[in-house]
Amino acid sequence: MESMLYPKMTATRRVVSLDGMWKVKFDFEEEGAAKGWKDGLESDDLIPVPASFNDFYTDKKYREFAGDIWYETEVVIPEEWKDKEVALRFAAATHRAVVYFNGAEVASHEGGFVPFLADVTERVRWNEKNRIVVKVNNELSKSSLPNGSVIEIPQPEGSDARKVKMIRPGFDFFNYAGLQRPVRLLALPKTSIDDFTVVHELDGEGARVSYQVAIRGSEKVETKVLVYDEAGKQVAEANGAEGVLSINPVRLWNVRDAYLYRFVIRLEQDGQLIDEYEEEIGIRTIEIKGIDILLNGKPVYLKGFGKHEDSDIVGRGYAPGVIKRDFELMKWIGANSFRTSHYPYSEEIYQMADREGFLVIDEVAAVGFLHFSSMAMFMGAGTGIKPTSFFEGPEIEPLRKNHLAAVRELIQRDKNHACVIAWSLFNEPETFSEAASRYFREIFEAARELDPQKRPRTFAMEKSCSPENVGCHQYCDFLTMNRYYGWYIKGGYEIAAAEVEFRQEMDAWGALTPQRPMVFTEYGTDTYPSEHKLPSVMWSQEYQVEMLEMCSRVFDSYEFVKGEQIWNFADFQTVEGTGRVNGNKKGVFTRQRQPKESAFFLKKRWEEL
Ligand code: GCB
Repeated sequence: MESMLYPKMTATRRVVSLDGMWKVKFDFEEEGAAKGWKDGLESDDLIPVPASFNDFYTDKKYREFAGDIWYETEVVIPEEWKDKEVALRFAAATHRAVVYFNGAEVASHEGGFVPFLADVTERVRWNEKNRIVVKVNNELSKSSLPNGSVIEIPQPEGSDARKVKMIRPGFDFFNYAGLQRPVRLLALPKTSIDDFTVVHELDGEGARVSYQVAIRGSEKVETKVLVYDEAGKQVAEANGAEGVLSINPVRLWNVRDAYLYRFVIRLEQDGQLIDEYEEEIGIRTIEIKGIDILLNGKPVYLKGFGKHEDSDIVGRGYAPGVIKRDFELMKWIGANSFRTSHYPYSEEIYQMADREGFLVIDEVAAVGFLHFSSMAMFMGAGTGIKPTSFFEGPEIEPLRKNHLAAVRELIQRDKNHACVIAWSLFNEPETFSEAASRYFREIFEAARELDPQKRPRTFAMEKSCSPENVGCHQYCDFLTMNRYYGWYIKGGYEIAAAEVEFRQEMDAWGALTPQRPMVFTEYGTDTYPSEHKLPSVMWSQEYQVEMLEMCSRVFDSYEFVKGEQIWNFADFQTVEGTGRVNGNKKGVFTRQRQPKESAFFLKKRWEEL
């Protein structure tokens, strides 16, 4: 069972939430497998699901834990489901998991940001308690997405800790992990809708929607697709597992002016309903033409943020209140877009973006694919300091496999969302080696082939990817740039020099042919919310505004610039270190989602743009 459809109750489907307090046990001694923890955990420790496990405890050994975290819960499954397929659905388990059901291994999954199913149909004990144990692992390696490593820290003599592992992320956000998204129990018909795909085409006042329904199971069924508008009026109907729906006139989905049709898919046998599923779908087209990004044939300019799923206490855990607050702030400030830096976000965020008309650059967790010989990761990125080659060595083959799987799963999950207008296939990778170029070609081709809507593809480029370095950026349908002029490059009093250098680089990009649209996916300054200073200094709120003024001037001077997504929406947690004051402070909002001075600058600019 591999369906990625979002779990929904319908006439034929049952969904039960397994969220709540689960038993948990951290495998400090690496003994869980040998001691049979899959059959049940001896532990009094309870932990909420969904949430990152890291920020609940008062002892660092939990927050920084590297290894296997075992979770357990129980569920009674009713006999009335006997003729159904029964599955567990994990919206994500970070970064990998093995699932045991009544002691038997029923699923495993690599990659911490997309859903997977565990089919338990054959193992259910009806009307009794069934035990679910999940072994989650949060370690990073050179073949994992995201990329990083695990080191062992030597302990002083006499210490009782035998072996202490520590995670070294190859990226600038905290390696939050665990069962971070909802877990559900599903009961589906034996013959069911496994997948559903739509592709839109404008046709005068109307639209043609080509659709495909994938069916699982052996029974012969007839497929029906019905489309309803927001008032509940039926506007189209088609029969067959694939076909074309004509909606005329159509109300298109537009930026900050969303309209969603309800697509109902029915499988029937002699007039009897076998399965039913529905999805809200926005009808729109997206393409790149010359230096323009065209939504429904009209140019759009992206205004918004690189974000993180990150908040107090629950870390990267699904937090619907935070999602709501973030959308309200993005609307208030006049944004129209964001990038899911640096991993696929919770499904509910895309549903909200569909509903609110936000444009999303959807990023796979390919981050940390760049190494610097001497400096800390975040001091190297963005400075133009030459990184060392990355795409060589024995770990690249498993990395390539994981990356291709992650792209396939991301596209399968998100392909019908109107809000998703592009795929970002890497963040700040190494781009100068020949090995990089080969690797890129394959990933870019896979994305093109897998996406039924053929959305534009890109990757967020670090400073060492320059106009002269044509190893990789030629694969992009549009360019996305991460640039820290005025921060890592010539910050403070030197900001005028930063502007000069910035313009030189822009002139060089402008001279490339053919020209493509360019979107800034990162620019920013760390800003401590308590610091004010006149005249400004770096880290003060005044300086963040000055940097924004400088960057805005540059963006406005080049007509191929088609968007600005500042880094970051809000302050977020990172590892500890001399370059970070309890996290990255480049937020326009604090981690508690209150505005810094720069928020008012951006609101004015974006409302007028
Ligand atoms: C970058 C990275 C981002 C960091 C940011 C920074 O280039 O893409 O993950 O957080 O710089 O603030 O240094």
